[in-house]
Amino acid sequence: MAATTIRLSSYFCCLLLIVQVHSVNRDNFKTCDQSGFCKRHRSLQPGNSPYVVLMDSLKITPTQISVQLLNTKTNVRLIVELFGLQGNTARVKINELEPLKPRYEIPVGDVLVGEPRQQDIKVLDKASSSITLGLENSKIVLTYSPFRIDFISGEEPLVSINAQGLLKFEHFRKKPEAKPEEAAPAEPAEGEEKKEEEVKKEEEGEKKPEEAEESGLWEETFKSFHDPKPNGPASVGIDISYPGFENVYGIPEHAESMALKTTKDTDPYRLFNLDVFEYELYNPMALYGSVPVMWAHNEKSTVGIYWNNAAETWIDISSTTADKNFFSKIADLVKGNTEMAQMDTHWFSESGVIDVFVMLGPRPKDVFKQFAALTGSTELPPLFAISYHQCRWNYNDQEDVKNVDANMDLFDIPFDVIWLDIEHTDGKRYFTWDAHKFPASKDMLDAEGAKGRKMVTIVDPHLKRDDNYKVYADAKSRDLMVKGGNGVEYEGWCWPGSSSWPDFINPDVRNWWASKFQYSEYDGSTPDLFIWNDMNEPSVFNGPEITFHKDVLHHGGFENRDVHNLYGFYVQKATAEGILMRSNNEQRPFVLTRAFFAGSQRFGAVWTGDNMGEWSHLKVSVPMLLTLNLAGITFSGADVGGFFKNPDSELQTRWYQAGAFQPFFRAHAHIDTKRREPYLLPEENRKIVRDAIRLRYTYLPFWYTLFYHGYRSGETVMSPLWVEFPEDKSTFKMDDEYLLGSSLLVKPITDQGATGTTVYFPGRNDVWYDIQTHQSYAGAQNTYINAPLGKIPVFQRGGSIVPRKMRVRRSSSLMSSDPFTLVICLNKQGEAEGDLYADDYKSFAYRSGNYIHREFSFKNNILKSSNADPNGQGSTKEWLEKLVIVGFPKAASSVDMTVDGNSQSLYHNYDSTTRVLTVRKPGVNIAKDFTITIQ
Ligand code: NBV
Repeated sequence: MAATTIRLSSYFCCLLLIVQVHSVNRDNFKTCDQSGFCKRHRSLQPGNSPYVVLMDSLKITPTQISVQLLNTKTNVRLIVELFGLQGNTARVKINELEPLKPRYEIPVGDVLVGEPRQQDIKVLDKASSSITLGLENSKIVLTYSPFRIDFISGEEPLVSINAQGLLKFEHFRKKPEAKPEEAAPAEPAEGEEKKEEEVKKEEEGEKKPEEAEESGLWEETFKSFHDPKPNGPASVGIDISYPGFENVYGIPEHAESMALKTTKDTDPYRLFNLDVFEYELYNPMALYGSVPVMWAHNEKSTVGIYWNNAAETWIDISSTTADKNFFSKIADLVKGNTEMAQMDTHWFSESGVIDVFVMLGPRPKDVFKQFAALTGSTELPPLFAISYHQCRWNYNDQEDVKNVDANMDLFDIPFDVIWLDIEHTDGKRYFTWDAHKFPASKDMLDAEGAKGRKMVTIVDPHLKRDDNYKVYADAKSRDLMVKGGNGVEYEGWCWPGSSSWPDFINPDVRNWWASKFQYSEYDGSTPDLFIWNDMNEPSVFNGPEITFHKDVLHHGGFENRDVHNLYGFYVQKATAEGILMRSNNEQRPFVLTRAFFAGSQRFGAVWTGDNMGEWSHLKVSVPMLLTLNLAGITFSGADVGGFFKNPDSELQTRWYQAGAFQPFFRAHAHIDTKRREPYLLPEENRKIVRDAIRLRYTYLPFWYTLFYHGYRSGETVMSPLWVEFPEDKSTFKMDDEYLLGSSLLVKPITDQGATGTTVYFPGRNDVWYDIQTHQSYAGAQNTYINAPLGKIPVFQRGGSIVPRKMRVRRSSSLMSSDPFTLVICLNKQGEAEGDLYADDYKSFAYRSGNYIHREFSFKNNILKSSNADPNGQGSTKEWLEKLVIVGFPKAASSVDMTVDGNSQSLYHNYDSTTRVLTVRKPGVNIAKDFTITIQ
């Protein structure tokens, strides 16, 4: 890998620091071996559980059962609560019965959108060894000894909790007094009995400090960083298996394939939000965000779990075979001798409680709905946000912005948003402008606004410790910053030099932050300005693993250790609330974030951080975005072109082609890269890139409808093929092609020099049409597709109707009244269906019925448009300009449209080589009911 030079400008007092980097500096980040709790959990052996169920404690209510567990080694009791939830979901919570102080639980309403709605669970059977409960179509079996919980649907076991007995719950205990003369017993390995008096002494806090330190219980050191761990060991972990499954997915963010790998020969997958400079591909290292959700999928079922814990978490994965003996006992199942595959996973977090939601599907779209019922769906973005974004670190000044804007117009390349990175500020003081470079930001914003365009500025969460910086001074005077372990305002290094961080865990701090986006507070901002939150893991240049010290103190006395993975989530949440508030809750906000957690989809978009301008990074963007989609974060994208390095024009071209068919479409580049706005490409590439961006604009009505569906249902926008073809085993590991909704199949070219690719067309009865040539391809086979540089392999599914707008203008808002074209691709029966959602594309008026949702069906050569949703009462100027009917067998003799009882003939023509019938100028307002009959 060629060396890359990065300049950390203005970092360390204007010193130009040149760093030669080849790839990630692994030394900066902990391995499992360097993390005490990871080592402790990983070394547990199956079948050695010290926990027994205390039968007398069993309590049953209509929606919940609870029972106590005793740790026979420590005599500490846990309480297990099992809840039935609406939507074929269950929840298993395990906490200490009597913790010394409350353990951190994420406040309801933040990640979970509300208190999950409970559902009756019926006791089906109460035996001496187990209790069987019924929840909707599923059964839950709680076995007492050894303690485990199994979830079964029909005759299929789906999920087992603690089947291996890896439950480990480190109870809060008193910090031992330093009594060096007294010997204290070391923590025995699991399975090894502790003597009663040892347990007693330990309960009383008597432990030899040196030995405790050795096992990483009471303090830990990583490089030069000392973690005093004032609360001692507090980690929690348990195993979760998926009998009958060979593939598991999810747990972003890792630069990894979509189907997760076993971790036998690597570290576990790590979830700990970190700023990983020049991240490596295909390994389990943590990245910027964490969504602890995992799906298992096979031909029959899709199930999954959400691990509701914000602390550092590791997940081991292995594949094995299911314990048929056990399952045949509890559910009369597993017939014959064939082995049943099983995926075993082992989850452990540094603190908090065990809070597992089990989502029982049974189909892919059911689990997405179940997860959305818990953590929310992606908010409907404003249209500009799903259009093309032009970004760079940095557009230098107003003149530069003006030139980029003018050149994009000159070369006929549409864009909606131009972005300003950290250099636009007055010395990295966010919410300010560099007065020399941006003396008249409002004029600049207005000039963009006049073309229907927007701007985004970066607002990072670190505040320069400068008493003359009003945001910092205000936060300081109100005492809003996170504190170090010593209780004093935490100080660390970031872009502005010495910095402090508002405590976003505190709701009052979030309200304060939100108020900073008021026009009166954020000087030079206008309604056309939106926000980008970077460095919100948070990134702390001189902190351990480039982030906060673990003992940093937050609201409620909790440590960063407890809440770490939520910090960035709350930064984006507070920012989105600020943008919402400044418009009196009328306009939809747009906020891009780098760090995220489960539920971040409610506050805006996510991007995959600092990738590289290399082919391998273009390739990995597809599985990374698929995984984000599976985790609910559907509005996501990767820096087009790659952030670091100088991609050649072929790579840039292929990246634009891929990005044009990914949900968040933004080009971005590092400050030290060569300028690479699309119009700077050589002519051939420039034309191709322009066409790709314009193609995106023609599909905006389709994207918008797709996001509307996602908002309503929690479904993925960019989906693995198995979401639509759940029984097709050949798709289970496929992560180089994907679907947009159920209608478009995309196989981006991600190899240098490639002039074609083999596309798998799913669906035994399906037919797919090339969106450019209209050539058809039969389903359930691999076909080689020529794809010279100008070609994007994208195919529309026979049987679908896709709305487009073919009059591309400079920005999406200039197209908002333009007419639609319906592309009707016929299936083998000569039928198709689809829909279109439209509203004002920017406000919340749709929530009071101001939208239209049309349903189209093509059958017996009649296209019918009807209202898909009686709640949609909106009107629009948009009208229907054209029908393109693909796969139509013959020329038509007449085409007639009927609206409001009146008929009129329409102009049409047929291309017999491509089998496309085009119907021109129906001219009907798209909100109207109509039929178009072809004879
Ligand atoms: O703000 C500068 C960059 C930004 O362009 C990038 O997109 C972020 O991911 N930022 C990281 C900080 C510096 C990275 C080397």
